[in-house]
Amino acid sequence: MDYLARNAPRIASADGFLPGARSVISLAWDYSRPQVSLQGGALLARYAAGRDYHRALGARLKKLKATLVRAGMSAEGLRFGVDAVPVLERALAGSAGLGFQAHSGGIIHPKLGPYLLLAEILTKEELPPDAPSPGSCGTCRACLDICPTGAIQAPFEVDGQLCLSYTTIEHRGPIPRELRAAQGAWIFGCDLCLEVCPYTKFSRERRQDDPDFQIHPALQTYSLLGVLELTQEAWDRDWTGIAVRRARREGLRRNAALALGNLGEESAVPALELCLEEPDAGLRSAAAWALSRLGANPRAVDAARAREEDATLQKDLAESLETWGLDS
Ligand code: B12
Repeated sequence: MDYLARNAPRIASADGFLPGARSVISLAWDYSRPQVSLQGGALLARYAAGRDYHRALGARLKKLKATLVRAGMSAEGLRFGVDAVPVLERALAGSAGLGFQAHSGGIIHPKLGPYLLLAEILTKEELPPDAPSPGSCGTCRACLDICPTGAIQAPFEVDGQLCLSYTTIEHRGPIPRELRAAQGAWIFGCDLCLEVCPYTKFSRERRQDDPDFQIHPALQTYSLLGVLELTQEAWDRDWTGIAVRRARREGLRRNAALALGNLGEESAVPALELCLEEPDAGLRSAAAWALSRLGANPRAVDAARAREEDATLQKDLAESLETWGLDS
């Protein structure tokens, strides 16, 4: 996520995204839904279950922009964004009254709950500001206590590199050993800090009839083992138009290997052994770790260690052998 540091000076002011910006219309999309899982028990963050939200929200923002232009706003003075834009979406949404900043770092609407995706339209026009939202987390520590990697180190303070949303989606290569067991059954993002939030009592499935919200067919048809065995052809055919693509095929397979190990899925042993010969280092390392956790035949991992040319990975495989059947 180097782009955040590179764009820091631009991010600090909305002016960097739209020179001359005077106002921001902040928007939130409530994506509340029940937990999303694959056959075999793997879990995915809810926001990624339907049509890729960049596209789904992008299409809505286009329509809204057209409506604003029809209402008399200048098209040149308008710019919209969702997520991958150099603006402080949470700070803007908080100031616009869409919710309060929660201990987990996100914006929670006091009457809708925490499952909100943010977007914004920047304009050069001067609009009357809304009041910031009421509400707060009070003394609640539920999200800090549940976070399996300790990523929420203090209220409002998230160490992004420890967050499963970072390790399973953004991070390339082997996942740090100390975070592998903590990943549990998650294969794309993590919702634990949102799931335990008391404000989820306001979360309702409000978009059931929205086609963009329907669970993507890949998530309905693939098992966890199927994800581990995902070929390039199947990835390009079945996993399109879904935010899960951000993890890339190798990353998703790596995550699936760890989840299979964590779930104690012994039927995955032959497929995990085959992964020891894959070109992706993250996948090789995850497969060896999962085999070790399953306490399966160590010879395959020992052979993989012996032929490994990457010194760091060789050490990693050796550590999996040392902790055979013990890693937790
Ligand atoms: C990088 C990033 C991540 C990283 C790091 C997150 C982190 N906590 O540091 C990773 C990959 C780990 C991540 C994880 C998740 N993310 Co994220 N992420 C982003 C992204 C792209 C940039 C955020 C960033 O670092 N900006 C730069 C820093 C300097 O600014 P900042 O973090 O926003 O916060 C500063 C200021 O804004 C200010 N501030 C923050 N809030 C408020 C509120 C008020 C009122 C004020 C005055 C100030 C203020 O204080 C902060 C510190 O200086 C944003 C999209 C965006 N463009 O903002 C989405 C975004 C924050 N993520 C989002 C989501 C949904 C998630 C996940 C829930 C996804 C999941 N289920 O797996 C998790 C949540 C993990 C967690 N508890 O934080 C949503 C949050 C929606 C919401 N309701 O708040 C966003 C806004 C994307 C979107 N368009 O909806 N994310």
